[in-house]
Amino acid sequence: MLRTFDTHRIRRTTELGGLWDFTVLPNDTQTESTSKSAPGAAPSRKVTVPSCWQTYPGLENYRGQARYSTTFEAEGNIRLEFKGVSHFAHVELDGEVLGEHYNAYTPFVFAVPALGPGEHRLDVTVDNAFRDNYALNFPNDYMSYGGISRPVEVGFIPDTSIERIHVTPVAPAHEDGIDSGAGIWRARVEIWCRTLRKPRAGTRLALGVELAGRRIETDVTPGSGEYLALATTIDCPGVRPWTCEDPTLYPITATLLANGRPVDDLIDRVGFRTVRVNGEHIELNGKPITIRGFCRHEDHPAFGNALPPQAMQVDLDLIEDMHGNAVRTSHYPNDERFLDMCDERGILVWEENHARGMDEEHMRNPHFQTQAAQVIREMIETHYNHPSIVIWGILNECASNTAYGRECYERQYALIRELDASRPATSATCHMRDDRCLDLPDVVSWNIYPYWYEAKSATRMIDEQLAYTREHSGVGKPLIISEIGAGAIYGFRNRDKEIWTEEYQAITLRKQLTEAFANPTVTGVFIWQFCDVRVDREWWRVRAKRRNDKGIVDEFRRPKLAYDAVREVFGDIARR
Ligand code: ADA
Repeated sequence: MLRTFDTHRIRRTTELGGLWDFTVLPNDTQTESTSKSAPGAAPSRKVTVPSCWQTYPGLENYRGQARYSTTFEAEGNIRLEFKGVSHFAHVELDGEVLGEHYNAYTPFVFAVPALGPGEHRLDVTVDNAFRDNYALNFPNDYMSYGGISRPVEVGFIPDTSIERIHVTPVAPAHEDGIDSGAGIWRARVEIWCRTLRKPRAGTRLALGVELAGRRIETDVTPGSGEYLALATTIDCPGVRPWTCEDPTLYPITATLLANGRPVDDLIDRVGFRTVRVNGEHIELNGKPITIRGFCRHEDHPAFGNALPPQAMQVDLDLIEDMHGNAVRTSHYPNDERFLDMCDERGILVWEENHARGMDEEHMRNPHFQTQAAQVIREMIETHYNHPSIVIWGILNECASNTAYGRECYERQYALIRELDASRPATSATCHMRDDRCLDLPDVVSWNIYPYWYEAKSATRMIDEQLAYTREHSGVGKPLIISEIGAGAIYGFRNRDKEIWTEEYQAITLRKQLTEAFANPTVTGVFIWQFCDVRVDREWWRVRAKRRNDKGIVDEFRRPKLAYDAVREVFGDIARR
């Protein structure tokens, strides 16, 4: 399943899961192993998709190219959707190139007209090497896995099909001037279609939309390629708003009719809620929120970055058990099933584009601007409807301290606002004394490590950051502590509570969180980080066992002593 619910009743789809053929391509490989030995020409083997090859015996450290192949039965038009290939994909169907996609964490689609009947062969060449033309991937403090790490689906589509629905809830008493003042919730609905072949003369195409007990139907004029086919507003009297405590979701069904006969459909879900910045607060449905959050990487020793839904549920169970109410998808867009689960549970999400720790040199890579813009576009286009996403994040700890860096931030903020004006945007900064971009975000976010990287209290660091923010045009905006935390090696305990022990981490987290929440200006905190994660080999000097071990649970999700400290502080804040 690509989502946690059925997205079609009319369109037939098949997930291309199960066993695929997998072959390492021997040319041009890099390796993560210290011996520098490449695996060589390995024979083909069967692997499950989705997965990542670091979980296949012998390839735990492989960095390079490999091919995944499968076959499927089809006839007519198809729509192939890849939810995530880590990190570059070259796709061929029956030996013909369909196209290429770079970036591990966003989906991509190929629509192919008029396939002949019978079995078809799909070959995907995947590359996870670090190369100059992959601007966002370089040795980093998380693992750049390789593989088809998210699900693949083939859909059987008519000549005109529904591609995407966007729904923007409009609150009854919204002051922004975008509602009608009707005293009820309304939904602005936009539907994109795709036409592979113009319909025969005389064919009447229409779109039907059902939402919250309402149904509308409108004729549509077929365009070519992908196009906005319908933009309308639907009154939704009597709906329950989506809140953290009561995360009510309503299905929206779009049906395409040809001469009155249903030929295609798409189902998504809507949560009626608004998010906006009001002075120093972020408000959900007009009420200020307090974030008790965790930064989370998609990482697991058994699955790499290809976590199955059961493992995602376990992570969310633990987060909820610690009284957490928010997740920051550091540092890339997440598997959409995880976002579905957040929608269902009322967990707030800061979803982030893919960019961590890029200095000006990284950002001057000639591919950076286009590749970063593409991630933002794909992230917002595909995840627009998730009510759980309350903030878009960009450019974690990048060059917000230089003039050129600022230009990049400006561009990305402009793009976000063009694609989605309904949510605030932010970027997590660590440039404590020289950030030049604090006027750009809607929310100012600081990554701070008191009692860890800095021998200072959280109280002092937050005061200093607030003073800096006020002097540098971030004044009057909400403030999030987007990272705070300390490392601990699971199982390392001693009576002296030394650095790296679980005791030290637990004591530190308690102090950090208590001090941060004591400051009334702080809108919330994201702990760095939920679980211990694997990092790229090049980080071995500062990461024992090649792990970033600031997790509150270890890589197997075993709670460290800090778990109960966080649980108590978050619990107190939740009851406040
Ligand atoms: C940074 C960064 C994280 C992680 C963290 C750490 O703030 O944003 O990705 O590297 O530091 O553990 O030091």
